[in-house]
Amino acid sequence: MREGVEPLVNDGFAGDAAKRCLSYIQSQREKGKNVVGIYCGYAPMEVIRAADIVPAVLCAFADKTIAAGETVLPANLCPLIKSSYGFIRTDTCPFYALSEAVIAETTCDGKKKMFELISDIKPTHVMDLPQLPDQKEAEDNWTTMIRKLAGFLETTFKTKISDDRVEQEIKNTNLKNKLINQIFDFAALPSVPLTWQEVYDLTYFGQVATTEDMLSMLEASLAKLQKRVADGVYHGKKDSPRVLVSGCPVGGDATKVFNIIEEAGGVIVYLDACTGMKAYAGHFEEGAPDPYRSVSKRYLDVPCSCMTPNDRRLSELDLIIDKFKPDVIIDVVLHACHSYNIESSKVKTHVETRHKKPFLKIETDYSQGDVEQIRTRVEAVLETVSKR
Ligand code: BJ8
Repeated sequence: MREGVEPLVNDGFAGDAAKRCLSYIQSQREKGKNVVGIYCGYAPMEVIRAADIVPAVLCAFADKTIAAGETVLPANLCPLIKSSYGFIRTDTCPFYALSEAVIAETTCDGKKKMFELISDIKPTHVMDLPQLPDQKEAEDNWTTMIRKLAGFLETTFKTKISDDRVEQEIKNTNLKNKLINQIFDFAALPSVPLTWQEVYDLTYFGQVATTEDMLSMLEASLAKLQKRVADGVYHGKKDSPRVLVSGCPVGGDATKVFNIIEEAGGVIVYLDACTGMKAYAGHFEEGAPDPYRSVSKRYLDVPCSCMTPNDRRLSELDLIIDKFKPDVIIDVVLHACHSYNIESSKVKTHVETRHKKPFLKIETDYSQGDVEQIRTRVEAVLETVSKR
């Protein structure tokens, strides 16, 4: 954003989403709230919040802990897993330190096996995630797993989770998602009045903070964006190529890709990953006979590559492309993430044939060694767009 423009969330943590979350979780701990660590977009937040527990995101994006992770894990493993595990092994993750238990899901093999390695450090509850979401048993099975999670939280934290509280949290999440999507909508404007860091600040915080605690932040952000539009304030140039970034979660050292896109003249209009806007898509059915089933249905709709088939990723992309009108789609695949890597060819074909948009796959990790190579490729693809 241009110099002199006040950050969207001007709370002293602008551009440092992790620190904002840490400060929030610490303040909740001081108030006596319990904290659980989570690793995935499938973690049923409404049930965790219905137990009055604060979720802490444990996925890590730092190169500095990879070496420690590799003392036990294979080098040719996804950096997200190695970095997360490296933090735990070196006892340097403040989020893990604050977590009294860990909620995990059977998504990819690497994460699954890492959970085994950490399960003797803190109570670790692994949920068996159905990976064929379209099969009729999936909803029943995932509902059962979510009820089991409620039982685990009740026993571990000596609490009771009523159906009414789960229903209330469903409504709270719907409200949060509605407001945050109104903010995302500003990125669909021809001149984009917010930056990816500002979106990231909100999407990251939204994972840990309750709707109530975020409400004023979201309302103030909406008002600020309306003013920016009225004042003609926007990010980048009027004709900057619009970029949609899809794929694996991206944070910390992996945001090098976002920086390169911007340095090459692009403006990011959509972050289609669990660290971005993906977690806020969809809607929970309110007033359903069984609120756990409503939670189950919504999470099974999350279009992660661990699902097969994962056709929802393509149908969601259609909606996103139609609305946010990107000029180019960049798919970020973390090294050794086989499911996103393989799925990338489907996404490429879909984007190129149906939407006639250029597509670029970037395979990377958290090191800085490939920055110049990525830069060359990003500049080349953005060049084709600006010549059109
Ligand atoms: S819902 S994207 S947060 S699994 S760790 S799958 S990058 S090899 S993070 Fe994920 Fe949940 Fe899906 Fe979202 Fe690949 Fe690495 Fe596995 Fe990863």
